[in-house]
Amino acid sequence: MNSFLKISNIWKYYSGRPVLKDISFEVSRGEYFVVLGPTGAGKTTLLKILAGIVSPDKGEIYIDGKPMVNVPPEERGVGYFPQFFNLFNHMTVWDNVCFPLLVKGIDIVEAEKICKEMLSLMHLLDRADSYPYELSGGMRQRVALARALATGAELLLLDEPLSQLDAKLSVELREELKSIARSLGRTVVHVTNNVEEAVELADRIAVMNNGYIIQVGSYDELRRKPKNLFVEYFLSDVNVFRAYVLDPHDGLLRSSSDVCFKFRVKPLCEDASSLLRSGGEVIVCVDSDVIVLDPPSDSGWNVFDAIVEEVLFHRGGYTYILKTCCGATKIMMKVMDEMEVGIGCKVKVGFKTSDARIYDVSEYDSILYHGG
Ligand code: DCP
Ligand code: MG
Repeated sequence: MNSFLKISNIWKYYSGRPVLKDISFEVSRGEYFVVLGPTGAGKTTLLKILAGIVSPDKGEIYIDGKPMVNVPPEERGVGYFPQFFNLFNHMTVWDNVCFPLLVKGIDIVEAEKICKEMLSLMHLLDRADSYPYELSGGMRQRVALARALATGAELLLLDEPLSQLDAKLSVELREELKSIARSLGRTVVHVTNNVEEAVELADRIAVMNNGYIIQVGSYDELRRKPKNLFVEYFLSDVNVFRAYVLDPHDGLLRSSSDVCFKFRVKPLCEDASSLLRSGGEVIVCVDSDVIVLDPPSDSGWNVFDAIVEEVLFHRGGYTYILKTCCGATKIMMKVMDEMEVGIGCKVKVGFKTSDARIYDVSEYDSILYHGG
């Protein structure tokens, strides 16, 4: 890999507690790299270490092949957008973007040219004379973004840059941010807890939890081969069933919390098969978009009667929350088009035995506790 940013074996402790644990990854030149994780995962700490604001306790950072750990922030050649950014309140939008360029020694003609370009990209030119307190939260966020882009730094470190925008603007800016980064030839490390944002922006995603980078890959790779239950659970709307093994040969399981909810699984690999031990407990994941209405009644399928409890509309389709008639297990079914069954209707639904993925029960804790 032609890596532009390389970080190896970074550790960081706060009050004796590790918050970054042996973090290593590489980002290639021009890549849009997204670090995705729940609150408290350590994302901001990681970005501050890359920006040079916080020192790691162990580990190395290289930008364009040069070691960075002892280099001060202003000499690292990075544009940093902090999660809790500050604007200069006594300066106009224009000066907020232009002033740091002048401080860096860029001549005024060039600085004004860059400033105009960045404010235009962020749709802020008509507010150039406004003061920060005259702007909405979303506009202030865009000023801070324009300022980070204006630095001209090849490496951009963006900590939740779209979090204060309303949903529509956030979606619009996502697309623009990626094309701006691409057209300006920037390498980006973008931190977020928003899966949709990560999927739309990222060339590759690093999934982070509890101080660890758990897996790095394209969204497709992460979805096809999630390294553990956490990655699977965090990235997609998945049904998670905790279940006892009744018959390992037949793959017959019974829900741990609902004695009436029994189903079969057909493990697709040796590792998954070996988790099926008689009397043992496992975690089973079934994607919400592989649950189907009126499934065939053959041995390759699990079939249940259920009642529609809730119908949720979202970008890209509908999610039906179903409650099995035999017990009280909830099943989430995601479909593209609205179905002709409303709340309270009885339906037959099911999933293929081979669509169930099996995890060790010890992984359950990782999806209950998100660090915080
Ligand atoms: N932490 C700490 N002392 C600090 C900063 C952080 O003890 N000065 C702890 C709080 C968290 C962990 O470190 O347990 C990671 O904090 P981060 O702010 O790095 O976490 P995120 O950025 O991932 O969280 P969020 O999504 O809420 O911004
Ligand atoms: Mg943070």
